[in-house]
Amino acid sequence: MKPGSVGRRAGADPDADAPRGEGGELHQQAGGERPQLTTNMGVVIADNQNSLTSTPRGPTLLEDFILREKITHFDHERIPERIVHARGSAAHGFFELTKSLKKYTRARILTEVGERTPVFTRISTVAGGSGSVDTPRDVRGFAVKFYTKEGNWDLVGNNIPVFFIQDAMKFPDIVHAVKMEPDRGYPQASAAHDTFWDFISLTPESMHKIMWAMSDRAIPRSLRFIEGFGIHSFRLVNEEGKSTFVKFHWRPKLGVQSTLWDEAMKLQAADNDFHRRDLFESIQAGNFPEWELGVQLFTEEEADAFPFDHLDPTKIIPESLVPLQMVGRMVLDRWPDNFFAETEQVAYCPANVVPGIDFSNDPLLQGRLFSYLDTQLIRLGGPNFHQIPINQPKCPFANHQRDGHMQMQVHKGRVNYEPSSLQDDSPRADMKAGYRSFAEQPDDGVKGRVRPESFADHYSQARMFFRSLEAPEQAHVASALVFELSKVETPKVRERMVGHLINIDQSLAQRVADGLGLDALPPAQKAAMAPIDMPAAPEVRIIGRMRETLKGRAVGILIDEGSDAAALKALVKAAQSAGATVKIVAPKLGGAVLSDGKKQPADGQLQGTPSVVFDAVAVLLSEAAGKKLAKDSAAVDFVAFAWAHLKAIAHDAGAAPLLKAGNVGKDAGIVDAGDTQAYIKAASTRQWAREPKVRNLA
Ligand code: HDE
Repeated sequence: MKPGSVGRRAGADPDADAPRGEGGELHQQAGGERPQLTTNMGVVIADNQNSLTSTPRGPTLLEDFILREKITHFDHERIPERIVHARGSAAHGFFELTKSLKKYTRARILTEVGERTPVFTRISTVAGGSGSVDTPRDVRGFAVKFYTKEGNWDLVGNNIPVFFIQDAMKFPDIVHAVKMEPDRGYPQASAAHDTFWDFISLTPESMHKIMWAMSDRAIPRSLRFIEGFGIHSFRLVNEEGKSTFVKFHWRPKLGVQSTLWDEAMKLQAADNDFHRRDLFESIQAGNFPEWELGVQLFTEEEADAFPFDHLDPTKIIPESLVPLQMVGRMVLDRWPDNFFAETEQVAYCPANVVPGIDFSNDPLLQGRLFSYLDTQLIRLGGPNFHQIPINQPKCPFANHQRDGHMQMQVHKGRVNYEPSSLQDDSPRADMKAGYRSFAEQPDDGVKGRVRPESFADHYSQARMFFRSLEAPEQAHVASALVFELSKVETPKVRERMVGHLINIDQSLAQRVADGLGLDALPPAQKAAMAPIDMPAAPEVRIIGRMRETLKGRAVGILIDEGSDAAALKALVKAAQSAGATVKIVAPKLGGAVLSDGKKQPADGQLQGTPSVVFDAVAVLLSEAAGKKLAKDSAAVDFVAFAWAHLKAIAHDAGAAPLLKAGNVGKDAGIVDAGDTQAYIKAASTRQWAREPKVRNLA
């Protein structure tokens, strides 16, 4: 078009059948189904493709209120991400009580068997930013908002039952230490760097948590396979005002399952959203993630007899001391409609409790009671964030708090104070139904900044944890320590850490020292209190408690032109009946023509669907395809990594050259594709016995 000429602008034809956006139903086109596109003021927009310019090739006019409104809103689309737990995924669901705790609490959610309470549960990593990967070695946040009839109760926990520090005063320090280093801006979502280990090696109270964080607990297979823990002791308070201490636990119905470290690292490249996708897809498929709620209940007198202080959040209460009772279940059955409105804007707070649930004096919990509300004020922009739909209680709520940024309620009447006599419907406190704090008798200490003597044992439970693990799990802890400390550039930090390990377990220290290539063991770190030997706690293991099942797991079957149609059908049927999700992988997404002449579409293209995303694989190939794929690195990696990651592999004769190229050996997990029964058995677990053949662990 010539300069200055008048005519049609480049860009999409506004009259064409192009998407016009979803939203308000106020402006229905006469006779049309689709709503009209409008500005936020409700003015119908005629052209959503072109800015208003002085001439077709001239400058854009400031007058273009439609452009300015659209861009301004876009510029403000992000809110500050959470300083910790920025990366998370969430779902709606319900909680159902199966056993009444009426003897211990007046909280209706824990007394009414069979009553369903809506929940919104967000599971997160801690260290990475909101766009970081799902599978780093990290603790997982496990936050549940119960919308009870008596107000919102938030149980904001982790997938590991202890924490790094004993006092809230240290939280900003540990978070600064683990996040990317401030001068260089890396590493993202990883504890494997100097500042983290510098802090940890100077903080002996963190040793128990470090054992958990270096274990396979910190590299979960999916969010459906993790446990959850409230960590702190809380109180249950009954109608008579009597208090019982409680620890909350979530147990996944599918059991606990983790990845291997090598697998987790490869997953970071294969699928950034591995856990989010799994949660989304399982809910879409109707395989609703489910957890049981367990409680450990104990009295003050019982607590006094424990060989540790239960107010110290670096300690668990072994189940041999206080058994776990299952009292309810949580099912997540609905993905959020909008990620930002719900998952991003949800505001959890451990101070959100209901009558009958109260706090303990755990100094970490006490600090948290302040922090969460405070952080929402900056993150969500003001004091009315409780009015955002995801944060609103589902029971009535009314008080005299007024105005403020983004006030959504239109309060009526003259009375916004209490006491008052001008308005009969003005809300009043209710002594009987209302929240009453437990009348605790303070102990006779003096005011001061003092760490209790009873918090001084930093190593006994770390030792108990390590010694309770099965041999492969112990090897993973040792190897994880070697991996992490090998990323630490400062020798004295590495040595200081090994000095702590000596206090935990001499053999562990030796293995890590060997793995790091230290010439000799450094001196042990001075312990504030000599560790004691505690009985083994089998509940901390994963091996043995992992369910042998294909439920919640995925099987990937690699096919190509001419693959055996009958064998494929039989394998798919067997895996699906055992509860697995089955995906077909092929060199082309369009699939391949099978031996019966029919085309089988693929769910994933080989290059982009490596075996790390599956729990077990199968390879069904014609003789020609087997030879061809033996020269294809993606196919070779597919089988080589399945072997290295201790997965079951079913194969037919045609796949033999590919297995050979991938150096796949022989064991109980390498199964003839015709023997579906043997394959399902092998696929329902990991081949732990194979590990020494494929990896030199510390
Ligand atoms: Fe948190 N933590 N935390 N934390 N935490 C936050 O609150 C804090 C701690 C946990 O999915 C923040 O809304 C302090 C222990 C979860 O939105 C912040 C201390 C446990 C989530 C905060 C702790 C947790 C958070 C950041 C030490 C396990 C994510 C954003 C005293 C029992 C919730 C936000 C979600 C989030 C503070 C320690 C769990 C800054 C000061 C221990 C699951 O307020």
